[in-house]
Amino acid sequence: MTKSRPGAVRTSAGVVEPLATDAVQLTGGLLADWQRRNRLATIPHALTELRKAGNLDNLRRLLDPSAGPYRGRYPFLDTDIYKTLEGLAYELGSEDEPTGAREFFEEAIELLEQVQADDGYLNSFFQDPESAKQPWEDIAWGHELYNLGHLIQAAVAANRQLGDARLLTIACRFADLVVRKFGADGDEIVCGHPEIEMAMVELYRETGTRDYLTQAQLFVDRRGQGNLKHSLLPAEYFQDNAPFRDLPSVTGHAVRMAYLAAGAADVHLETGDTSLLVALERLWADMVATKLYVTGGLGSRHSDEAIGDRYELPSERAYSETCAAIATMQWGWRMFLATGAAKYLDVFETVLYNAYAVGLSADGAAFFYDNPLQRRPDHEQRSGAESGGEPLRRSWFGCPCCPPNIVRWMAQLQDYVAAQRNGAIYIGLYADARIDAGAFAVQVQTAYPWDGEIRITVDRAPDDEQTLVLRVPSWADEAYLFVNDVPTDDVVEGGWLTLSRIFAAGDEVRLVLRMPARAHGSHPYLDATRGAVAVARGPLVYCVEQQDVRATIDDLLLTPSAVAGARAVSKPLVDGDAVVLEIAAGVAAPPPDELYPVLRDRPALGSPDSEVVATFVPYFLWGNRQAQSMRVWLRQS
Ligand code: FUB
Ligand code: ZN
Repeated sequence: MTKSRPGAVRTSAGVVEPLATDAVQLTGGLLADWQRRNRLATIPHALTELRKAGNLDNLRRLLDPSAGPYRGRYPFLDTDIYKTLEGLAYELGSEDEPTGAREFFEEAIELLEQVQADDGYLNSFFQDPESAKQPWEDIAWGHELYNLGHLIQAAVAANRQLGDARLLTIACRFADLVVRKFGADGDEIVCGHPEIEMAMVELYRETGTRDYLTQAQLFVDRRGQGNLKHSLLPAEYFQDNAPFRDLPSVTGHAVRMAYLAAGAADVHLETGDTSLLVALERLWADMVATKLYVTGGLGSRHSDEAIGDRYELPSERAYSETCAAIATMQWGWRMFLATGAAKYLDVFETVLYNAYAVGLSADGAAFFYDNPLQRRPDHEQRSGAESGGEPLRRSWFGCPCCPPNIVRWMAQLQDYVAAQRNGAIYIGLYADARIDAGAFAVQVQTAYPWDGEIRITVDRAPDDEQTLVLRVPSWADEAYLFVNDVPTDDVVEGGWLTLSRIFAAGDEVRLVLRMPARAHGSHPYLDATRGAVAVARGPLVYCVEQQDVRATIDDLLLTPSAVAGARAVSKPLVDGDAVVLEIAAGVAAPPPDELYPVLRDRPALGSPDSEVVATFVPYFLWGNRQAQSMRVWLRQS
């Protein structure tokens, strides 16, 4: 069976090629549960919130100005519609199609068709006759091309997943305007918020119109030429402080940085420009070595939503925006396509199960915008993004970029599970799934990420040799492979186990990744968590919440061996079963009152006064019960 609907990224230009979206079906387990929750809870919730917040009304009032003033503060509120439409494109027509989805989809498209200007321009904020600003007047802050980027991604998804070209027509008209205005002979601008770059490349992939690729390339190449003028924010915020290839490190606003890098990776994929790949590999390596949280989160500062300096990774003030997590995965996926290297998927997976997943509540209807790694008992700032609101996740935001980003990302998770290279199937993420790559089709069964055993049954195989390539995550010190219960002597190379055989239907490949709990320390320059211990098991980072321990969590003391001896127990937690870790922790005596005691000798790390069994829960599930204190990093004894 030939699979036909390309996923979010369609390229055959890399080392590895994505599979079509309908070639991979998530059939069970955590990722499928997330997708179901997206359909049943998050999407209906998002549609209600979007209607309540007036996003569609902002378009509607362009047809009928008596409908009231522009709703919201920002010029990018159309993107929340676009991100939602992108998610809906995957879900319309599904067995459990989200309630209200079709109506919203039709209504939004009809409005967009009606309000698009004759020259193709489209933005409800700037088209507003009462707007204080004219189109293109404020390139640094106006977000007009960021808006177009999300429109294009929604349009491509609708065309690919539904065969519905209406949004694509709208997007192409706007994109053509941009090519005319800002192409090789046009104004040499770049948008203050990258996003347009990867979208324009995808539009090229979808339509074959090379101008779109050239435009994306121009936007990458023009950065760092001092194009952006903004009185309040520094050039770094916009990644305009240096040409992309010369950026010393990932810098500035986290989401902007990672979207830009993902777009540059797309440009590299289609043009073969190796100078871009060299820069991207360097920036990625530097980010992983110095700027990512243990959860995979990116962005250390609330101020300017910025990435921050190397090793500046405070726990309680981590920004780690949910959108930055999605952007990091988009970048990582393209790096994998470009190079075939497993290390990009290692980071992708860490981000997915931790920095990203924590952004959504277990019931699918509340969101973190910023994702701290510690919450103190007397925490006062209720949300890093906005004042007021609940102490934990919120149902929506005045700047609601993250929730609809989650909607679209959940809907397209299957696009990131597997890939192919010269007919070989690469499995990068483990989940219950059917993977159908044409003549060769397999089924994956696993309880991953709760358990490290993965069974892959061959459904269909041709008579000649086929290759299955399985990622062995970097955390897996021990990996065992069996074919029809016979151990193989294949060795892990660069994070991959490659199995070339003549397979027959019914053959079973079993990969066993040992998954003990492990203790992580941090680099000595990382002052915020130096000497502390974080707990992980498989791809999941764990944390401790106050309600699960009969001692103050600030007094808990861990040793690496206590972590290694953790008891992994599957039990009901919040909204289903989860593996929690029971760890014998020391409890320090209450500390002295002095904030800065005089040191007479080398201070002891802390010795336990007593012991307690502390239950650690997956970080992504924290904050789903009563608001209490939480820690990822604990003291070491
Ligand atoms: O500026 C648009 C979006 O709003 C950014 O990506 C988020 O960080 C938030 O600032
Ligand atoms: Zn966001």
